This record gives sequence, C-alpha cells and structure tokens, in this order.
Amino acid sequence: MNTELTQTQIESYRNNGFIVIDNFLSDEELGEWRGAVDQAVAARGGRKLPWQEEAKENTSYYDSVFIQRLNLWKDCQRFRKLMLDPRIGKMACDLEGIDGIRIWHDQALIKEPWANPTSWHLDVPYWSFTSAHATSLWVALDDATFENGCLFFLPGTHKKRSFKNVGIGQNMREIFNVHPEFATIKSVAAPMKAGSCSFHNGLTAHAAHANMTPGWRRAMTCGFMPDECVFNGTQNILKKEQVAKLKVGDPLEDDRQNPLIYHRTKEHKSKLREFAESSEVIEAIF
Ligand SMILES: O=C(O)CCC(=O)C(=O)O
Ligand SMILES: [Fe+2]
Repeated sequence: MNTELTQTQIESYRNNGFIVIDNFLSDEELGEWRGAVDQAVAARGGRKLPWQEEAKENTSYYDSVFIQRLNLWKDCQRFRKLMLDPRIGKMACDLEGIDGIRIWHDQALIKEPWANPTSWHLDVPYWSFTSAHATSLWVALDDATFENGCLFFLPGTHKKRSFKNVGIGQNMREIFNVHPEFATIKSVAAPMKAGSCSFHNGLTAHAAHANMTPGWRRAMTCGFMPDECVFNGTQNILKKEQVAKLKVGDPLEDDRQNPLIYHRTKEHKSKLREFAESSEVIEAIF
C-alpha cells in the first residue's frame, strides 16, 4: 500500500480540498480489497446498515445512483482487517493536520450498469458531528472512467466551510441554489485506475457521472471523523436508540461505533486488535 504522502501532495490537498493517489494498492492488495468488499456486500443482502431490515424495493432514483452498503467493517471481519488500518488513519491525519481519526462510516458505492449520476454534494452536513477536518477516502475497485462514473470535484469549495446539507437529489444544479458562488468554479475530473484512490475534505463539493456502460463501477469508501468530535443532533447512520441516549455536545468516542484507527499519541492498538480477532458483529455500547 502506497501510504507515503509528500509535502506537495499535502499542500495540494489543503489548497484544493482533494488529492488523487495513483497506485494506492498493489495488484495483490487490490485483489484482496475486491474479494473482501464483494464478500461483505453479498453477505449484507439488501440491508444498507448491519442492523437494518432488508429494503423492500429498489425503484427510487437514489437506489439507481449506486448500491450503497455502509459500515461493512462492523459485520465483515475480512473487510475490517483492511479498513481499520492505522496507515490509512495516518494519511487522513497528515492530510488534515490533526492528531487522531475515527471511522464515521465506511461505504461500498457500486454503480451498477447504467446507474444514475451522483449529484453535487458535501459529506459532513449529512453526519452527526460538525468539523472542518473530516475527510473521505474513495478507493477505485474498477477503473473509474468518464464513461462509467468517475468522481468530479469543485476545487477550493471546502474553504467556504459550509455545513448546509444540499442532499443528493435528481438535479445536478441543486447545490448552486444553496451556494451560487460555486457555480463558476471549473470542475476537476478524477478518473482513476483500479487500485488508485482519492481523499476529499468533507466540505469539498463532489459528484460523479452516470454509468453509461454495461459494466460495473465499484468503489470502497470511508468517511473519517477527527478524534474528539461531539454529537450535533443529526441521526444519520445512528440507531434511534443510540440518538435517544445522546445529548448535543456529547463526545462521539465509543470505539465500537467509531473506532479510533490512528492517533499520534493515544494508545489505540489494543482495541483494533480486539476487533480484528473477533468474528462477531461489532455493536456500539452506548
Ligand atoms: O461514488 C460516488 O458516486 C460518490 C462518492 C461520494 O459521494 C463520496 O465518496 O463521498
Ligand atoms: Fe460524498
């Protein structure tokens, strides 16, 4: 795994709000990521989250944007070993200039043949904490091309530090109703070879093309939350019962929900080892 970042890459990320890293995974590692994600997604069936019921029908516009399966680290031990890798956490910390990082949620985002585009949006406004230093990893498991739905970014939009949720609706232009100042920014496409990856700041506007091919565009992604973030009142992927136990301002520090995968000073390896050895579904304590 190519986890070394140069100062130039870090500066580019901080300036633009995203960075593409070619050849992140070796061919062998890519094989393991593909195998683990395919296995985890197949085992999940129609459930988006480990604790959810099977979805009944897939007829909405959003269901045709991608197959979305979240928090595979919780119920697939094979995939957990890949996702809870401190080297990935260190990359996120180095890019954001922070001391520690937790998983908010991972998600497989699989554009099926002829899938709808992913409209422009920001990630953090969906999430249950508010931070300008969250970041998302996006690993291409297939070549991501203009034809099958590569990512696009609006460089510099993270500097606006907007926490308004524009959603992922059917209209590409929706974001510009909320942020008219983004509408004149030239977008940057991020086609990637399978095994390459990108990181984008959680407040960088991003989108993806439709899949105009009969093939699949598989991506494995993870949203990371800086350590020491607090609950902001948004449910997002939390269970109702979890939300009921939280007050706005409470720390989000339960490793069974948000594992600390890297910290410059805090001891964190014992928890990761405990999870790696367990073949159980990891359930939050709170
Ligand atoms: O893969 C896509 O189509 C969208 C990805 C995305 O929104 C994300 O990784 O935050
Ligand atoms: Fe996103």
